[in-house]
Amino acid sequence: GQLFRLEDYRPTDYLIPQISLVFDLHPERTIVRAILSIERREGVEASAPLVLDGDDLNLVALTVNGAALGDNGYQATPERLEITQLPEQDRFTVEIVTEINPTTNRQLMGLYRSSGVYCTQCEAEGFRRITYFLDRPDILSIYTVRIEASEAEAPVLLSNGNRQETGDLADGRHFAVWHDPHPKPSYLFALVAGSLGHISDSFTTRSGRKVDLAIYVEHGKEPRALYAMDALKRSMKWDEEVFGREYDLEMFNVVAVSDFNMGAMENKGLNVFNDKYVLADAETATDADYAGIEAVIAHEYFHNWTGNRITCRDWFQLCLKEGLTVFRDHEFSADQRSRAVKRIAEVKTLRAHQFPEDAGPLAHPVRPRRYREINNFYTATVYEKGSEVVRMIRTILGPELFRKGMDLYFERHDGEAATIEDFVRVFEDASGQNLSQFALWYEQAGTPNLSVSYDYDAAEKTFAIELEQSLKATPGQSRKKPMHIPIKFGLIGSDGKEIAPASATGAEVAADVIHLRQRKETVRFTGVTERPVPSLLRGFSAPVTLASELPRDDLMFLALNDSDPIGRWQALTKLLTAKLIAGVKRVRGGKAPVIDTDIVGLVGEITADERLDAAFRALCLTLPGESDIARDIGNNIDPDAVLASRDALIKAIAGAHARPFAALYDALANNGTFSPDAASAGRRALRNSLLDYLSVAEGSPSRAEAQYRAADNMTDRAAALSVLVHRFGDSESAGQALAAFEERFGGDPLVMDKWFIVQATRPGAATLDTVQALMHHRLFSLDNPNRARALIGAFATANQTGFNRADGAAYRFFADTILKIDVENPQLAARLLTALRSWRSLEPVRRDHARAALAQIAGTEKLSADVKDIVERTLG
Ligand code: HT7
Ligand code: ZN
Repeated sequence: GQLFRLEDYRPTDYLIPQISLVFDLHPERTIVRAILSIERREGVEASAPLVLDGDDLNLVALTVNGAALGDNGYQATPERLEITQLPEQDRFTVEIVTEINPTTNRQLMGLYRSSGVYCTQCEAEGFRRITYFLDRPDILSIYTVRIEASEAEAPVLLSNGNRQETGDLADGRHFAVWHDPHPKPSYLFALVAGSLGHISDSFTTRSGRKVDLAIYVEHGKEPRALYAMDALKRSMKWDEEVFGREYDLEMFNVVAVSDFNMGAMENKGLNVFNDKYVLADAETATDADYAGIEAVIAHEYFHNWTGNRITCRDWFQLCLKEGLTVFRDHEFSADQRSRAVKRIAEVKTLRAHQFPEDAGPLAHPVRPRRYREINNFYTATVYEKGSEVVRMIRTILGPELFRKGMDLYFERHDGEAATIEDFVRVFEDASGQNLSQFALWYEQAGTPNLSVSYDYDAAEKTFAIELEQSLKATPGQSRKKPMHIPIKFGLIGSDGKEIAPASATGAEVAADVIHLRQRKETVRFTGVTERPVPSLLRGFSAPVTLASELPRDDLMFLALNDSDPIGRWQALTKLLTAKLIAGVKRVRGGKAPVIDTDIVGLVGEITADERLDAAFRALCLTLPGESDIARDIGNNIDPDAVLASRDALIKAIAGAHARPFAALYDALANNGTFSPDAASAGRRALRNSLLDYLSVAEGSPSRAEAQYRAADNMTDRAAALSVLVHRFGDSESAGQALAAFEERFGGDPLVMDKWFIVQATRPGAATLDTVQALMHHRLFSLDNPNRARALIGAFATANQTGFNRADGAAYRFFADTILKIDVENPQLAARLLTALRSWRSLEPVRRDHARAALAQIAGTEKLSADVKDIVERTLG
């Protein structure tokens, strides 16, 4: 693939202020007529050719200002249309007719069919698979779209904007015309046509405009869209209240489709969703599913301002819309649920997905400067770390100046295709602060490490914190500059109360934030009358790792006393991780892990503390996962030893607290009807975490079997099934539960994904056989992204011992499977392949097997550009 470089950005010679599209829909032969009004930019010669992007296109007809061109007036290939014979006038019209085949389009980019429904996906470069165009985000056009289709096949005809006209045509066909008054880039174009059911509602904006809302789903699934509708209305209200942003069209439509490469897509006025992020009811969705729907509905809706009204100048600026919109959806969910619990979940996700990306061969800056395949840059770094960067701006400026900066951003850049420089400048202008050092967060890849040491001088009553930041080399960046790291902190006295020091010298301290700017700095607090316990990085104020020389007793103290729940959780996680890593060492030395009564007691104490949120207690009770432990070990990893160490600690905790855990399990039993609210979900999370411990303590599947039978909601049912399959996989109870689940949900592929996942993630080498057998299940298809992710994705990313089998058999199977998927859907194949990104941190035997599997992929002829890019960077 071609290498694209940020510094090569050039504006186009031509603009396309308006486009009119006519779709004559047909399953195999759809005709697309595009009429582009073209404007030559000032100063551009009339001899400058108009070069339009295409991908797999078939040109049927072409005219300029209504006249056909001679053979040397243009050149067309499936990838490009170059028009050289152009009028002298600066404004003219180009009409292009293409023919495309939605049925054979299995890449799910451009116009394709999903269960008989026509739908489009244009981000990032899918529009060029529909018609020739300047398919880049800085070309903004006003769209008018006419859709014609068989009324029997496609009674519903949707596109962006407002519906202007509908009517009947001959031969059982009908049409609809849509007009979107807001100029938009081509990646936000969408069309949906098919036979779908829907629910409708309305929202009145704060200035009194009524917006018609509809969610389209497969017939019969309408009741399952009610939660998404509720989340949509809450999102609309929240964006008015918190960011002052109102919706700007007469209608807003959401469509759920069952074949989709990502979570959802923010097309203007017509969001298209993976059905996983729309459909939910108590019977079929877990609490995590509900939370995911709420977050994704909000995310796509929030893009209307951060992404659509203000879009990106080029794809290097992807985090401009994605990082900011993730930040906005995180804040929304925090306001709808428990803020602390939400924040801990975010930190867990960041550590689980973004930290390994930043530490491996695929590391890249939040704003990359190079790419070969843009689809491979929809990453945890761009999204999640991008959001953390926005959060740090708010921490540095404070909430008022942050809001002032956001207001300025909307005021200054509405209707534009903007850059990260534009974004940072609004906060500089709003606050008067210079953020040039801070902006390194967009440029430098890798997770900074903070190394911290402390010194208390009792005679002088001073407390010193010495901070040193370091950042390892990443691909293409060997030397790094020191960053501006905002560190929220507190000093805690022996009574558990905050100590307020008299003054601070050294690094800048403003309120509860230390601003580290040099490589190494010391903060000296005066008037500190007793040795405090420092709590650093409260609220996880910067996406860094923290190596602090805090004694164990201080961590125990923080885990119980920090007023910041994130601080408590971080201290507990540190203690548990250290214990688990020590256990791994012992297991590898042929010894049993040493059990530590302090820590076992601490976990019991937090679990029993009724003053704490149940969801928070559930988070504390859930030990760091195998991949968390592996990441913190860093190299020479033996996943079997990691599992053994983790299981030993679970067993110890379970054994020590079996009685109180059982009492709590009973006390938390659900009475009353199911509600997906955060408090109820928290109680279920805690109870289900207890179920796992109790089943281990009891050494029997009975409790899980009983819960499975009694469950009146999917959260409890899925949790019981997971304990049965993962802890007692060979038992009759596990087999019966799996059969019962299949019997009950076998008609619903989306729900059956849970059944595939639970089996694919059963620890141990034998799971490979199960996965291979499940590939032949009647509901399984490698073509459907949700199915492929449920079986292959879950196996590769959430089954450390199964996927990393010592004999390398799972890697070989994985490589073969990736190659099969790549033939149909390169984007999906490339994304799944990132599961191997941390292969270098494995112990040597596994590392060699993993390398061989990667080399097998790399050596295959006819790889897609997507997979080629990932495999080459992964091998380094
Ligand atoms: N902006 C959307 C990204 C997306 C996407 C990108 C590439 C290929 C397919 C895709 N589907 C959706 C989703 C979002 O971040 O909101
Ligand atoms: Zn997004």
